[in-house]
Amino acid sequence: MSETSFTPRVFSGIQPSGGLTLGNYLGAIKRFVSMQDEDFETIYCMVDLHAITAKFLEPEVLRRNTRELAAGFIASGISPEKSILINQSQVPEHAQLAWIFNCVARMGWMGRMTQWKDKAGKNAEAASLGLFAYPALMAADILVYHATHVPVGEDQKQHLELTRDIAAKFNHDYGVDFFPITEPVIEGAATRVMSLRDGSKKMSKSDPSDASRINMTDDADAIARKIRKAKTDPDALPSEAKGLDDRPEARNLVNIYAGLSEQSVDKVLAEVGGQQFGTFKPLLADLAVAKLAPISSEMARLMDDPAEIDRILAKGAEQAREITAPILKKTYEIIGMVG
Ligand code: AQP
Repeated sequence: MSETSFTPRVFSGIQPSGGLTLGNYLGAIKRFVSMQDEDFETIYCMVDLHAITAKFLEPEVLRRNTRELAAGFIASGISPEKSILINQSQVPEHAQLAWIFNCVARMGWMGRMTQWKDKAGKNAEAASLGLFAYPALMAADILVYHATHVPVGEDQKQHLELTRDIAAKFNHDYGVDFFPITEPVIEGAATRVMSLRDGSKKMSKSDPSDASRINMTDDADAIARKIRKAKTDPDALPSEAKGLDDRPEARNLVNIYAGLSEQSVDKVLAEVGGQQFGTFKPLLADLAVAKLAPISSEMARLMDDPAEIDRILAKGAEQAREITAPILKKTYEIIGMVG
């Protein structure tokens, strides 16, 4: 099978590990939505198997997070008519292929992953085996669909390189051209949204400080307050992007503005260059509220009917298994598994 014979297919996922952030939205979901209308089949996933790798979640919390994430996808514009929407654990071929990939990936490859090093921290002995194996499961998520393209934020670039390495090693070991070498899609002005409190740290749903992030469920007052209090420096905004060098907090707010308004950073700076943060922050807050408020109210409406969300995910799992079951079966045949 040559690479050109793969159906153009997009897969990506988000962990139901807490509320959705503006980082998830600008780095991933906005692109998920636009790719639905390009020449791809699109599959989007709540990766609940990944969400239990880092810390214990109460079952009720995981259930709520998963439904809230599904509501966030749909409210942001992902249509269950155009895309397959699934919860990872309900499509068992993800975990089955992950086991095969645990036997393809090397310990050394996994140990070099910066997410593993960041999340395990100094106490790797206490981290779960699942956290270490996270990237092999992510490779399985993608390759069990023979996905050709994966839209993600900048932080996932290394995991996608590992996905390519796993596919290439499998193909080489078994002398086949079975798994595609997937292309990452890392595009837009805000592929790495940083914490509002520290411009050197990624905005993250698990950051202990709620002030560090904008949650997709924040109301207008909370959004405005967090932006007003966002860390900045005392200088005015520059008129060109190179003036943001060594100003991580200023760069972050400008990137967020550019991502939300769908303009380039240069275009934004042509408009706002010379402004003090006292002028720029209210503009940014108004823009964020205008873009996010309709999404958060639609999320709340969808969350009032969890049975409908479950129905959409059950239908998605059925559709997904039509793709994943034959790919897993063929994988087993290639490996020599009989039955
Ligand atoms: N700050 C960010 N900027 C740009 N993109 C981001 N993404 C996450 N944070 C940012 C992108 O969102 C997608 C899903 O990420 P995830 O939730 O599965 O895992 P994560 O990257 O580990 O996100 P968090 O918020 O930091 O989750 P926790 O705190 O649970 O670990 C990915 O495409 C990611 O690039």
